[in-house]
Amino acid sequence: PAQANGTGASLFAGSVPLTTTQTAKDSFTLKDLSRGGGETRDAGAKELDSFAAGKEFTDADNRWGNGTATDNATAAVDAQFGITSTYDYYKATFGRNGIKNDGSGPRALVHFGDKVGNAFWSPECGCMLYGDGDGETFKQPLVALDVTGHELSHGVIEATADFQPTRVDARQNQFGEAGSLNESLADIFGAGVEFRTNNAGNPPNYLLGEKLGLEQKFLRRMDKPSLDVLEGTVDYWDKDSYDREVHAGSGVSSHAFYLLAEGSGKKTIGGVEYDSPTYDGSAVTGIGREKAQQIFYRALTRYMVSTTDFHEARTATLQAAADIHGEKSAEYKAVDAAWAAVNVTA
Ligand code: ASN
Ligand code: ZN
Repeated sequence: PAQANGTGASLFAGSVPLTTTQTAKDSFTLKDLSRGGGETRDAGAKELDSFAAGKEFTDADNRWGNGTATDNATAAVDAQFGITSTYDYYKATFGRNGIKNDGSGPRALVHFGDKVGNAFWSPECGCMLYGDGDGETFKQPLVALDVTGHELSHGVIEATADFQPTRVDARQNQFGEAGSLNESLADIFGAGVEFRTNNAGNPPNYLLGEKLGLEQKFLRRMDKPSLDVLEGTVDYWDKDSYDREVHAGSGVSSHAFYLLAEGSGKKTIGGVEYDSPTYDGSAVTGIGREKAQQIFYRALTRYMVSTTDFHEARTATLQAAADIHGEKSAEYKAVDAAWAAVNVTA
C-alpha cells in the first residue's frame, strides 16, 4: 500500500485535503500512513464494540464525499480531516506523537448506532465514536472539527491526568471538579485544534459545537460560559462546584483559560464578538493563546492527577507558568489573575 493525495467534500469544513492509502489501481482507503495510520471506518448504524469491526471506506477516484449527509462517506471526510488535524495540532504545538504519545494515529467510527445525538471518546475502543444525530436537538452527524478535537483530547487526558468523576448517577451523568476539568481541558484543546487548523470552511473561535445547528448557535463557549443555557454551564467557582455536572462545571476553568489567553472585556476574533466578565469586575490582560496553551498542557501532563480540583488546577498552572517563564514573570501573574477572576484563589 502507498500513500496518496486525495480530496474530500466535507459536511462542515468545505473542501479538505486527505492523505489516503492506495490499495489497488482504482482503490483507496481512508487511512493516513503519514500520521501513524490514522483511519476512519463505518459502524453502519450499529453500536460496534471495536474499531476492527468497522467497515473500511473505499473509493475508486480518491475524491471523497459530496458535501451532504446523503453520501455515506461525507461524515467520514469530516472525521478523517478532524482526527488528522488533531494529530497535527498535538505534534506541532506540544511535540506529542499521537493521543497516547506512542506514534499511533487516531481512529474513528462514523455512523455509530441508531439516532445517537452524541460523539464519544471510547477508552475500550481507543477510538472516536460519532453518532449521526438524534434528529431532534442534533440533526446532523456530530463530526465537526472542534467536537473531534474535544473527544480526542479526552484520549490525551485519559493517557495523562486521567481525571475521575467524584460521582456518576444512574443515567451515567458525571459530577465533580476533576470531571469538570476533564470537560474543560477537552474544550480548551478542542478549540486549539480549530485555531491551528484555521480551515477556510471552519473559521476558528472560542465557541464549541457552533457547526452543529443548535438553536442557541453553539454548545458551549469559553468567553462567557453562562451564555450556554442548554447545559447550564457556569462562569465562576462556588461551593456547589464539588457536585456539579461536569459539562456545566467546565465553565470555571475554560473561562480562566479564555481570560488568560485573551483578557477580559470586549474583543472580536475572527468575526465573533466576545465580552468576557470577571468575578470581581477586575480587568485581566491576556498573554496570548500560544502561551496559555503551553501552560495548561504542561500543567495537565506534569502536575494534574485523577483527583485534581479547581484550586489544585490553579496551583498546577502556576507551577507550569513558573517553569516556563519564571515566578516573577508577567505570565505567572496573569495565571494568578485569571483564576482569581473566576473566583479561584489561594
Ligand atoms: N460528548 C460527550 C463528551 O465528550 C460525551 C460523553 O462522554 N459524555 O463530553
Ligand atoms: Zn467531553
